[in-house]
Amino acid sequence: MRLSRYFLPVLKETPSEAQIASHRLMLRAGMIKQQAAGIYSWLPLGYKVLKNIERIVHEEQQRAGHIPILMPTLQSADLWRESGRYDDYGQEMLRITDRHGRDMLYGPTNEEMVTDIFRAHVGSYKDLPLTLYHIQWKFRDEIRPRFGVMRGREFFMKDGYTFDLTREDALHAYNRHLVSYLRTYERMGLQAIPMRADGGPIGGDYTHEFLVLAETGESEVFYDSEITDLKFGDREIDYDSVEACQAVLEEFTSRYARTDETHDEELFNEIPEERRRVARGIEVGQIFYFGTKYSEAMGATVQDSDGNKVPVEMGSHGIGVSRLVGALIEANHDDKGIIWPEGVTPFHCGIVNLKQGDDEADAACEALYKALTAAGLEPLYDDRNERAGGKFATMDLIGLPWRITVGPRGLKNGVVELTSRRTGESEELAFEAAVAKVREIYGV
Ligand code: 5CA
Repeated sequence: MRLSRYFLPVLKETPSEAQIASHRLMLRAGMIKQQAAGIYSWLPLGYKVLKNIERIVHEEQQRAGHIPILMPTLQSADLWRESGRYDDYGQEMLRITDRHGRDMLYGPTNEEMVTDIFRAHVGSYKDLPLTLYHIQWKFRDEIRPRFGVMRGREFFMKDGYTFDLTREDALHAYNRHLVSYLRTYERMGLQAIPMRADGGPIGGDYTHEFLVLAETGESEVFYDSEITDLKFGDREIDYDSVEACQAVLEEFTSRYARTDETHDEELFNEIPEERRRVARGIEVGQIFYFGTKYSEAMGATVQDSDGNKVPVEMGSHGIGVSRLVGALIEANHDDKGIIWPEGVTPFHCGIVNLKQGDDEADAACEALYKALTAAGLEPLYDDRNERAGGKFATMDLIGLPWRITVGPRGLKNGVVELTSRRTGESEELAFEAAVAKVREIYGV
């Protein structure tokens, strides 16, 4: 993309309404525009990051054997009356009446709808296990939407639903989700720690939240510092293996890590004092096992091998896709702007032309742009006729992990400059070497 033709409405001033870094930077970098309290338009740069996160979530879900579907945002109130949650959900539910006077709602989650799909089409244990998921907009009329996309009213969520014959199988599905979430967050360059939590309006007494440690997080968390040393890494996991998934769950949940909802001071005090941590975290996902809560209420049964009809065992598993954009920035920024991890960056690298209009510099930038594009990468070429300082400031603000700077002086010596946004370190490289290095970084 050439910046002169792109839509990147960066702001010079720091917006006064934004209280935390990620919200400020998303507004300043022209990623989002607020349309109403807690409701945002995603402008091109923000939309690209959102889509990158969505893509990683899809890939990792499907790697774990989960099946994508798409359910609507609007739901019939009758389904929620069956589960009893139409009344229970309270004021967070946006209720709508259509022209025929029928009660509808904008879905805050989809347990009822997916249970309805299940009961309409599945009747035998032979069709299990089954996991259906979708990535769809949700609406929760939060009393205090704040921190930009972090606590929105409309937000983008991956929600997956597991169906199994037995409690044992349902717990394997739970463990499988825990493993696949660890992998998903790490691919984005994030450490998200599973912590024992509370079921809230979804229900169930077995649930973990995934938290990214950050001072601006809304949750208070208590944990054993050893847990931050755990890495999932690039291990290959057989998601069908009950033992393998159970082993990962045990590895990642055996140390104390809880949100304030389930915190137990006595257990916490059993950790050696120097390892006790009280901190704040951003909840980027949550997994729930709730058994037959919805299937019993809604008559979603399967026939077991003896021919008995039993309510299907269920769990639901969410990832805050739009919240992750904010969480990633909270975890990756400095005073100049955002620093995207390579896994989610909106463009792979920036090209800054120090002297637009200089034949040689223009030609070198064009050639770089072509070479990187031909390799399957997406560079952002700042081809505007602006001062170098302004171009650098924009690149630093929008946070592309790598920048190639091209100027007449370097070209005389046959070199361009490759700079890491994270370390600030630069190296002078011949044109071909710079292209090769960026390709190597992204593995293309
Ligand atoms: N049905 C279950 C799991 S599929 C569910 O709704 N879980 S949840 O309530 O925990 O939401 C899943 C994730 O969505 C949360 O972990 C959080 O990351 C994100 N989320 C929840 N509320 C908001 C909000 N108001 N704004 C942005 N993200 C949110």
